[in-house]
Amino acid sequence: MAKALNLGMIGYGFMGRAHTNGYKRVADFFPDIPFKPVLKAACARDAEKIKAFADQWGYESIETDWRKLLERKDIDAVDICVPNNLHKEISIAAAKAGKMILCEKPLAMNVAEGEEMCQAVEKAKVANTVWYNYRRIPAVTFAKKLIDEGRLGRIFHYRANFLQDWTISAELPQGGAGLWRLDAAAAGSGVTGDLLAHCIDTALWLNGGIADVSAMTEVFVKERKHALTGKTEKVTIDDACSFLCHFQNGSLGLFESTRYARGHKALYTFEINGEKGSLKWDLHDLHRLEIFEYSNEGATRGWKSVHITDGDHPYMGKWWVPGLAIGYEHSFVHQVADFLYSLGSGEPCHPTFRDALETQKVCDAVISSAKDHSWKKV
Ligand code: 4PW
Repeated sequence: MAKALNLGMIGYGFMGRAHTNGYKRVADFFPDIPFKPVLKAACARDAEKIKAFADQWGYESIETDWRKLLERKDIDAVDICVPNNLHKEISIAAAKAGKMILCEKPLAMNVAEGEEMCQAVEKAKVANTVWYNYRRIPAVTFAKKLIDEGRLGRIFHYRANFLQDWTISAELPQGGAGLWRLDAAAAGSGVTGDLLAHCIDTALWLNGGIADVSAMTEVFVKERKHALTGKTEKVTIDDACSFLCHFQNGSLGLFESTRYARGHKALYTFEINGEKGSLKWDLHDLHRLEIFEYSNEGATRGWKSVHITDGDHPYMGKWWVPGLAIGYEHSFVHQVADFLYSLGSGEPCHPTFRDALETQKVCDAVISSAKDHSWKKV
């Protein structure tokens, strides 16, 4: 019989919904989890909005001050789904209050903040994880298995893109609800922390550490009206970012992200080329893993397009019958399941805060390299 895990959700935006969906679905599809999430409280400053969110998603109560939430004895774990500039303060206070923490990505505004957060959770010995959800898309998890089995051999190249187009209009304001991602004071960085951080997390997981980077960033719309001040203000986030890197295993990396790729809404792709084979993946066709293996000799040697939906593919045995698809939202269900299993086993749930700090180090090096146009060690 699963024990209750009482959750306090801080925030109610896009990620608040994605994570809550994970908590609600997990026990139905992962009946062997040792803990079952209970939606105890949802918290945000705006009482009306958080009440509406709590009613819609089934939270038992609301709070309008996260400090009050942390004081509550009936809360075991908090989920931090607020803008990046609040991650540090809430995480450190939550760790001191002995709460487990599930924190939205990126971990922090910068490495210094992230380091403090790591120390806080490690000192308090509280379970912690960061929501880099793309690791838990079955085809991506399966790619990890193939790489770890040595099926690609020595890796030469790692290429990743995350392309969007939602900020092309100069009329779009920055700041405030839904638009804080455009405001450096709330987000820390632009596409680097918001989109490339996902690509970097996956890359570190699949291909190991990054040694150094050389980056360029661009701000295409230089000024935008600020939704909070009402004034037109300079835009200081990066609208686009590309970088080259050396991985510690000797392979070369090429990463690109932008919110100005007209026609692309959320195109996350990666390709990995090794001595024995290559892999390709595309979020728009998320079950498909394209695999080339040089050992497949003969005239039909070529790329295979494998649909990762069999019962023995990662996570898929928990869902429908082979061949039937799941989607983006299931990556969050998987992360919740893995977090709950980790509580049962006592093992960390990766990426932990400490793992996510490695991604933060790459992001900081990328931003710093773009500033002075030089290679930076990570
Ligand atoms: O974390 C990212 C978001 O901020 C997401 O994975 C995709 O890009 C969807 O929205 C943004």
